[in-house]
Amino acid sequence: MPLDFPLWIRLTHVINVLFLTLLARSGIEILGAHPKLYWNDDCRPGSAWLRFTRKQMPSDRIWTSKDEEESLPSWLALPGQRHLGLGRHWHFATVLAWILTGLVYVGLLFATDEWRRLIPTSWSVFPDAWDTLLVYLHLNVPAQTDYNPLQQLSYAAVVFLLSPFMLLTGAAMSPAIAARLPAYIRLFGGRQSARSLHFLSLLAFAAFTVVHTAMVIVHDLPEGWAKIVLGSQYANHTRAIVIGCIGLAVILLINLVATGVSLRAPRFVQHALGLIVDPAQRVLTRWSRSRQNYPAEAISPYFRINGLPPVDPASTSMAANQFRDWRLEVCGLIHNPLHLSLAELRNLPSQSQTTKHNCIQGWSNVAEWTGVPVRAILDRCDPLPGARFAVFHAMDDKAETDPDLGGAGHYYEVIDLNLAREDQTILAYAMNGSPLPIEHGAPLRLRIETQLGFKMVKYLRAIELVADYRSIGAGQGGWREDVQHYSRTVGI
Ligand SMILES: Nc1nc2c(c(=O)[nH]1)N[C@H]1C(S)=C(S)[C@@H](COP(=O)(O)O)O[C@H]1N2
Ligand SMILES: [Mo]
Repeated sequence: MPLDFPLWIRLTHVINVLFLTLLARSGIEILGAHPKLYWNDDCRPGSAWLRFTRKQMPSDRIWTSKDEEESLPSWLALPGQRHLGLGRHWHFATVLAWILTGLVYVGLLFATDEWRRLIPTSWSVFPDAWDTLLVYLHLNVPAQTDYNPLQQLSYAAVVFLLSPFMLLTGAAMSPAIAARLPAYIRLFGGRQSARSLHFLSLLAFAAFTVVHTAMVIVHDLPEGWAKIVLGSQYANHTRAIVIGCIGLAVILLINLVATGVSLRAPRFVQHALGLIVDPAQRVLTRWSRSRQNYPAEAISPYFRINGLPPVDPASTSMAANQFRDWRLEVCGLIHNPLHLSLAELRNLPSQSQTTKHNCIQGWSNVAEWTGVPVRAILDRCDPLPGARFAVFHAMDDKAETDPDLGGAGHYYEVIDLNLAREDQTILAYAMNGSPLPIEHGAPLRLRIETQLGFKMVKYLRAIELVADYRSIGAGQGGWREDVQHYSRTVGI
């Protein structure tokens, strides 16, 4: 087979390079949100096998997973500077496009004869590849008219092994899949080892890219370049170099624009990429119901914290008094406003659930939670027909407890009433059989086991039923959506 490349191979090749740069950079942004990799699913502090941070967590005061986060430079991460919400948007939108490109490429590979380049048809490819390796190790370049066996094997491995493995380990990190098919996650040794394997696959991709580029240079730079850019080694080399460099410049430019727009107009990028990512997320999770039930042995010995307790005098004095003066206010579009004390809540029918908490930053922990189904509270307060959303207001003023994020106001999150009525949506006052510890949300916190961690408001003060959430805060449906550009669609 002549080594000429048809147009579709050349196009999918360059599009692939573009998407891989976006995927690698946004993936690094996500990794920066929890810059530690584990082989255990409990993410025990100190048990990371690899860390990308020098920060040591203090032992004399409480710290949160936000303290562990690293701000990465924007030339490396997309978009860098602690924009996890946007990094996730880029990663998920790009992976959809990457899968599409891959399907087109593999489809055409088999629709034409081109698969013969990549897929060895004889076992002799292994000994032949070994011989080729020896030639390289003697610092010679093997003579060839076609892909040599080593080349064939490595290209086939990248297309048919490494790329699918990247997708499979990516899927194994999805809390939505963990909640539906826990056995799938166990195939990879748990969510955290899937995360480690996903990172190692990135290194494999990077290593392949370096060697592949070096080989093209060593072998036949002008001819190889002319082949992959213009399709034939006999094409005009100058033209190939100019067009090829324009291609690389476009990839660079798209990266620059993606980064610049994300940093300058984060709300625009949150919404624009949300148009792709959020519906895809809904479709991909529709096939079965999320329901978690872990055995008691799975409970994590240490449960990370995110979001410090309120520090204002009114809240701290309530805490000092075991929350005897605290009331949960239920208000808004309802017939019966409620003011419930902790004792009253404890007297309502309760429910326990042992579930895995998934923080958007990347860590996860299992605990047992006990409390009152939100559904029971809704039945008691009797919502008006116009009520569509429940707003959970907290006591912690984030400007006081988390000033460096730059967000104003008290923590809050909004969910729609269907979500509020789900089986595993409860107001928890106990964790692992003991009263809820202050750092985990005392006196009362929301648990919505079908959502990512940030939706589960701690230090609850009030539940307000509303018709629309756009007039609340910055109008995005929650404090972290407002300030950190997280997606509102974080069903798991
Ligand atoms: N009031 C309040 N609730 C909050 C937060 C917060 O900052 N304030 N952080 C959220 C985030 S991002 C996570 S991951 C979980 C963490 O719960 P934990 O501290 O019990 O682990 O709480 C959520 N609820
Ligand atoms: Mo979180």
